[in-house]
Amino acid sequence: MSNYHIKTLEEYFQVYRKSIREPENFWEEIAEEHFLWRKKWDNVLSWDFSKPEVKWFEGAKLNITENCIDRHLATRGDKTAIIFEPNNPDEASQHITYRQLYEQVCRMANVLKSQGVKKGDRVCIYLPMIPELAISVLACARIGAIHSVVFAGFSSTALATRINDCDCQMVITADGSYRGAKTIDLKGIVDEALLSCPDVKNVLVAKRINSDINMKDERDVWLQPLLDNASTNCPAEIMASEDTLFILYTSGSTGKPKGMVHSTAGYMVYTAYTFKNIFQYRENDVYWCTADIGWITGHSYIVYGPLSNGATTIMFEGVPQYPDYGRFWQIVEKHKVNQFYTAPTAIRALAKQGSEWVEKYDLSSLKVLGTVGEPINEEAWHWYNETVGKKRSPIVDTWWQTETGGIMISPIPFVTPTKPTYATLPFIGIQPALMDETGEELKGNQKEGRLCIKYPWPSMARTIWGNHQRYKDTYFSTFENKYFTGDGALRDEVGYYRITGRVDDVIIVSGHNLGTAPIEDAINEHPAVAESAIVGFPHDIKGSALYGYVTLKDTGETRNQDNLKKEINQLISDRIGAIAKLDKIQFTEGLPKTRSGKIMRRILRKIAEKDTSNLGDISTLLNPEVVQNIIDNSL
Ligand code: 7RM
Repeated sequence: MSNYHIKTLEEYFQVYRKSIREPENFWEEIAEEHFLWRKKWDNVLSWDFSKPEVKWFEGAKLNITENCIDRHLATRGDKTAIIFEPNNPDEASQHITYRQLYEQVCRMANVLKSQGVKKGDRVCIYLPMIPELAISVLACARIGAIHSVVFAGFSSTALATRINDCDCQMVITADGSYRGAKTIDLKGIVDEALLSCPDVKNVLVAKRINSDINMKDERDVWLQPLLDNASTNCPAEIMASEDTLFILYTSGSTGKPKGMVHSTAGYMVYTAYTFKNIFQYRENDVYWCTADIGWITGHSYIVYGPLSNGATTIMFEGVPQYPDYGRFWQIVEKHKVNQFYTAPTAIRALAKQGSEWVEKYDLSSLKVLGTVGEPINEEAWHWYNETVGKKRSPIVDTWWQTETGGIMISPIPFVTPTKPTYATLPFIGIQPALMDETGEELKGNQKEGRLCIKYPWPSMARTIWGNHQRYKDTYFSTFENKYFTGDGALRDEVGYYRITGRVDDVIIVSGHNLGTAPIEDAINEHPAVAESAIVGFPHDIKGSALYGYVTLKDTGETRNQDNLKKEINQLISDRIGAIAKLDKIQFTEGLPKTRSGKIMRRILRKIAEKDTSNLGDISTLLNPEVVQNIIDNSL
């Protein structure tokens, strides 16, 4: 019997040891007992990080949608697979059962086929968080087409770059989308993008906001009538384990976005297994991840991981602040959410508004809270733990990347004792290493270095679309025979990991290596502070000095800024030491963020360095408008 569901710390250590000593036996048992295969593998794993090449379950045949849908029909046909919660709370939510999902995915798959999409073709999905998004993703997988979901908040230029990079022949979009009180003209953005995408032959358009849009003859087709006429039966394409399931773009520190390529079998096994354990999902639980399916978090932990476990997963179309700051908690109460997974940036934004919004709702259904995307600071961790979780629900701080496909370092709730700001222990099968600058591995506890992974895991990205050399250079060339994450981390006295942020965020002040996260934590402890970001700027004596951008809470009262600055530096001195005090503190209305909520320190660094000539493409930011303001008030 494999250990699919880990329930105690002893079991975790025992299974972890097995997964490291005999990785092939371990993953073979998990794969064998918990998934549906059309044909079993000949070989569990072959790998060579010098090429790099990694293959899991070679020789196996499967279709991931048979695992996510078909195999549940006998026992869970009437169970809700997806709960769609619309942007506007006055609009009814939809409960889609596994049987309905099966029929809708088959219809969509037949539509794709009728439009000429074949196995291996790339389909760009540019949709809001409506059921058609999950259905399109699964329909591609059903027929072996490669989906490339582009977050529907990206600009037409960003969309065009992604469409062209992997040569998509079709785009699936909607007339428009709702975002809080606003609507967005998605189809208009697609039209503009397609002016520079000559290879796109078809555009399927879902109706969401009933706006008056332009339909281009021969190219654009309304989706609904096609679905209505399509058959609810579409045999699954039989795929090889290493066939590409999807491409998902992630931004690099330089150059064009990288199309991370994920393959089928290993991705399925790892996302399913992590989902089950890290959220401790039980049969009748309702699970909610607030991410957008346009990010890896949505791919792995809204769609594939939950559905392959036969779970009920919520898709939320809206935003946390509409119609008011209680929206998340109102949804938790409404659907009796058991597992809630969100980003530190959302937690900080909600904490900034005060606890009243949370206290209005009954959150007693919550069992597990999760975070992902950024290091979570102490303040936010405690607020989440106390105000949302009432100290009853363990927080799983899950560290992972678009490239890793699934969660890599995380507590297992009720199993791993948590520690604020620590992602804690490696998940089953994951072998982390901390490296120093000279390329030596730092063994033993109480070490800090660059975070690498020493051994393949099933859901790792296999390449960058069209550029294997870049894949090798970015991830496998800094440290020999290891996957380099780009993050820094420390390992404490018991072996718990804390992610300190991207390594390029490390600032050397007078010869001391300072990570941004602990300094930001100290600043954020100040009761008036909502958020902060630290960057380095050149300094004659210290080499680099620290520049802090600080956003204050909306309390309505005005504070003396000089006093605030002194208090902030005092806090830093107390928590870290005088070495980490800030030379400059600028109060900001907001910090520039990516659409997935990560603070763009690169832009802040340029501003601190007084080099604003080339800030790069800021149009893909969540809030490009804050940038000019920060420049105008820079110190
Ligand atoms: C899942 C996702 C990846 C980068 C990663 C880190 C940062 C993500 C955490 C975190 C500290 C965490 N994919 N990151 N999770 N840092 N603690 N729990 O976010 O490709 O968009 O980003 O995000 O720097 O390298 S991603």
